[in-house]
Amino acid sequence: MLVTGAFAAGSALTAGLAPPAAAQHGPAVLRPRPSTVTLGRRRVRTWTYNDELPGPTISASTGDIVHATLVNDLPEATTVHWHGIQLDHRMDGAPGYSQKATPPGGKFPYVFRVPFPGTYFYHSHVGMQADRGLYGPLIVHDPREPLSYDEEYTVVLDDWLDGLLGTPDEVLRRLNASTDHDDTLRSDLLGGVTGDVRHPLYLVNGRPPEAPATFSARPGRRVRFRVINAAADTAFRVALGGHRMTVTHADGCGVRPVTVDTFLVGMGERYDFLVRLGDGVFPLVAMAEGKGARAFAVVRTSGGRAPGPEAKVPQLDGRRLAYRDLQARTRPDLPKPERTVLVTLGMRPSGNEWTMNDRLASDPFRLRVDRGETIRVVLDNQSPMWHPMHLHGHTFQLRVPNGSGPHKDTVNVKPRERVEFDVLTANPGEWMFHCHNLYHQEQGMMGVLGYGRPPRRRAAHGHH
Ligand SMILES: [Cu+2]
Repeated sequence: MLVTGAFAAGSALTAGLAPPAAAQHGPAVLRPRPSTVTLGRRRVRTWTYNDELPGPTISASTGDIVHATLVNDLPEATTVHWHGIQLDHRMDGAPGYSQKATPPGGKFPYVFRVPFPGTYFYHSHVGMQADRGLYGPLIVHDPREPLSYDEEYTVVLDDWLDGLLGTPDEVLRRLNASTDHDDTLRSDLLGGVTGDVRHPLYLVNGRPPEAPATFSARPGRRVRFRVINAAADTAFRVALGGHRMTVTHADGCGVRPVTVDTFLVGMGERYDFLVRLGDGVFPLVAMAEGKGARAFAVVRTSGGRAPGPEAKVPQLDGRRLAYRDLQARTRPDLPKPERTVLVTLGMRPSGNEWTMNDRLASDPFRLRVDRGETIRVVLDNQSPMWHPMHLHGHTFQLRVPNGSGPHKDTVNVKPRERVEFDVLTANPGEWMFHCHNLYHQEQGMMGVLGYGRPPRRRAAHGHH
């Protein structure tokens, strides 16, 4: 990992206490390849970046240029998508939109500026590849970090089936051959059926509950957790036993701190929270919402026996974060929108084709906009399932009943729900706008936000 700019290993951040993870820059080469991973008692064949699960953490500082060359050791073409980063369109890793997927044996140099601090991740954007092990954290540190904390930890959540229920492609083929949905996967929080697959395992940082990841610190330390949901089909309800959490960021963007017991994180969403750690050994739990299982890790500040994976965590049923609790902190409100576009989310009678304004990805719905305008997007979910809708290359400002809504790039929309956001078209290109349920994405739920001309050939970090 080559990082240019102000940030250097070990450099003290100017405000607050220096996040210790700042010294990690990660690799300059991402090599997706077939690999064997150990998941507790099981060893499975899968695909990973650089033989790591999750892929190696790439970290940089606001304004830096990130260099990461993809070297494709897979038997299939692939890309890397930098989820949540407002980057040059040509670096977006969207096959058929920003680039042709890189063939087996090929290389692709990703070079892009990271304009805003925050918690992001990278993943393959080809087919079901991200439902194997092809994802990793991307952390952009703020050289003027306004929060003060002693430690930080990244928590990557995943649902795992590869090598246990077949490959993700095989599972997709099974779903495509069926018109039914598993009615036993239900959650009131998500308004009905929560997912398409009951996964054999749910992971924190590549580890199952039987062999959990452990986060160690001294008691009384103030810790920032960065939670990333890299799953294909699972929303998680997250809580830390014995603690309340102060949420400070949604999808990388600052929000006014709000203290809750638990939050729900959809696929593609990220939340950061602060806690002052008590003295003991605590369960960090991520309930696979509506699926009757959990991902699990341990937070340890003293000796003593670790809680078991089934430890009771009353916080899971406590005060839960809602979107209406989120107020923008670090970014100004967008200009008033000039017009409104309605996007209806639907399901075809086949039960396995998901639409945006009645269209499938093969002939996608296009939001027709001009460069430099603010538009209001109304997402109206007329389908029987919830969808975490993700827009590439932008953050949008979510409309909440009061005040300034949060800036996000992924938003959950429940059945029969309407969600509104505003987006400023300030980053020209052809941008995917899709459901981050990977099965729904592959079953058609993909539209396009396209405008302007991509920046002319300059340095790859082009626009401003
Ligand atoms: Cu969906």
